[in-house]
Amino acid sequence: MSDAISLDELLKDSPSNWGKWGPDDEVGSLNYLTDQEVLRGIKSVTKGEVHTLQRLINDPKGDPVWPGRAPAERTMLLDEATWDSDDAPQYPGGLHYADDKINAFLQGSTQYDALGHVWYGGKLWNGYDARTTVGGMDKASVEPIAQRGVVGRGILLDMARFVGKDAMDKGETFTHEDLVKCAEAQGTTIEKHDIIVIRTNFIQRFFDEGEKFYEGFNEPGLVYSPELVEWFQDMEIPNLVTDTIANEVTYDPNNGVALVLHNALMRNLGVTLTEICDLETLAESSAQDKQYTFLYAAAPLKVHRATGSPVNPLAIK
Ligand code: UVW
Repeated sequence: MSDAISLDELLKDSPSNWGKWGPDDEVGSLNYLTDQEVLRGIKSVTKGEVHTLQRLINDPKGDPVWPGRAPAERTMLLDEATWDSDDAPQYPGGLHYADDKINAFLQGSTQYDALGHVWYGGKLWNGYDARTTVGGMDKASVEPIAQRGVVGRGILLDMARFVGKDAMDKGETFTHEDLVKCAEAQGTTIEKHDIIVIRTNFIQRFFDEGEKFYEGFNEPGLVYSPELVEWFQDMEIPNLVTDTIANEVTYDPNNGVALVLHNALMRNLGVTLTEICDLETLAESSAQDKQYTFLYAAAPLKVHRATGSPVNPLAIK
């Protein structure tokens, strides 16, 4: 055990939305995304331009994953060679077909975290007992998020461009105030209930550096402060989307604690987290036409009792 302060102690006065949407809630701040918010998002559609935000699974250049996880393995089960064999299945009319399967971490590609994916002090989102995770997520799994879907106004905050870098550096941090300044520099304003989409382009370093990328692994991103948590709470942000593996600076430089915002925002406020997005074509387009807002639409896969699920979010401008 490290001698870093515990999350219990660090976040003892941090705001909480437990109970706000009832004792059985499993989608948290997605409750802010009402029908009116869907219509507000649609107002950002001006050109009919569609960007898919999922990273390729089994990218020939490699799949960036959280240390300890492995990229998906895809196995070919049936292909034309299958029908060379005398034992091959025979279908009337001469049908041949291809089949494959993947063996994948549900958190090993562009993904939604279930609200119960992380916790401290024995309690998950909404106060559910951490023992409900044993053998599968009985509470706050990804399934209710998948059933509901996530649609609203998205806003791209191109932090890499804002700080004048091709890709942000290991351990580099920024605050909610920097997000506001970035939005201003882009000529736009972060509004209440916006789905916040942050580009760091840090994953470019994975493709440039290979395995060296994991040495002293510490992603750049938002860093915890009580003011930042209050800002998310006041702005009623439903969803934080980033192009990094874990949405925030991995180790808080002020206290050494890992993934503080997963807990302060997701476990306590119910803010959903979307990770490992590919924001490059969206960022390029936004830099050209100066339109940084869009209709954001995403639905993770409906996987029973799962901690998260792959997703291919859409940004429609
Ligand atoms: C962890 O929470 C460890 O990882 P992630 O949220 O990036 O899946």
